[in-house]
Amino acid sequence: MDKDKLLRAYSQLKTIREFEERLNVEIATGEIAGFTHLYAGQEAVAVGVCESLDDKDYIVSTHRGHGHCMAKGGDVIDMMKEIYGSTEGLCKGKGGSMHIADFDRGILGANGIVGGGPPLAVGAAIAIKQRGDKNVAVSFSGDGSSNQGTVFEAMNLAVVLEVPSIFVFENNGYGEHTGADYAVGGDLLKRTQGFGMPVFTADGADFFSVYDATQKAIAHANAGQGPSAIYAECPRYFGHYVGDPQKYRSKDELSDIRENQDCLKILRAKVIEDASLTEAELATADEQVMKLIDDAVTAARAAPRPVAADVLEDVYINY
Ligand SMILES: Cc1ncc(C[n+]2csc(CCOP(=O)(O)OP(=O)(O)O)c2C)c(N)n1
Ligand SMILES: [Mg+2]
Repeated sequence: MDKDKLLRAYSQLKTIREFEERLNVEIATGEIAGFTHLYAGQEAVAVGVCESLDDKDYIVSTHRGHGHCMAKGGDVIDMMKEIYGSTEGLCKGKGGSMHIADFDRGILGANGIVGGGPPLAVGAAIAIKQRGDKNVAVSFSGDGSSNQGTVFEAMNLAVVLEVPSIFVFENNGYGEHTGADYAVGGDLLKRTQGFGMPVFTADGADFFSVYDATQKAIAHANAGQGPSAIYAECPRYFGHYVGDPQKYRSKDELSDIRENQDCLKILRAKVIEDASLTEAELATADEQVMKLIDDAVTAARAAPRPVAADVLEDVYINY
């Protein structure tokens, strides 16, 4: 991987981390309405997958979707404005945290319906196949989502129709406040294989591992072999939603994942060890990210809010 690409990947990881850390603080001011689920800890999955995609590839995200959308090219300032509910936001403030979309970037939307994403991604994959394009449609799903019937149906249809979908499963150990070890029956990985597609396993705290798995999944789709899945275990740094007191997790668990499963630390250690990036280059990237996040919050606070009549616009669309 060349230097530019490595620096971009690092900056993306850092941008998502700082966006989420800052939101966790800003939400306490009461300026942001609605429910917010933070993606911090899982950044290597979004960035590792989206680094191999372009605007013609599709993603469908989840309720924990900020990271996927930023990794796929969603504008950071416009996303912050969206979360603040401004009319200048990516969806004019009508999507908010859980329904950000940007069709120009192939972002078919975050999704408040757990398990709602994979059927949409399979629809997009059918369109890709019909058009004869060499693109992929990626759905992100959590361990909790993996239990939904919609996800099973989507996987089955993708295998039957041999469409270029990639089902990414992010096992962050919890669905809301319930452990995946309790709520996921059997073995998520083997269950997915049972539908008749290959599953590429990745370390969800390691950008390079997810990147490699994604390359395999894309090669599989481009060879006309249909769908595949990526299975990644990754840590969830915050609670299920901002404000979750997390009484079901020990302090040791939280400090341990920050210490030993931090995708930023892991990437930094690798690129410094093999001398592909310097401490100075990483520090410059950090500074740029911190400024971008500051600018985004300042812009979002100042950006206009909707007026009552705006609620009647964008209700229907014309094809
Ligand atoms: C169809 C549906 N059922 C239940 C919910 C409530 N809900 C929101 S998030 C969530 C847990 C999802 O867990 P997981 O898929 O592991 O994603 P994570 O929150 O860990 O990212 C549930 C049950 C919902 N939004 N939609
Ligand atoms: Mg989960």
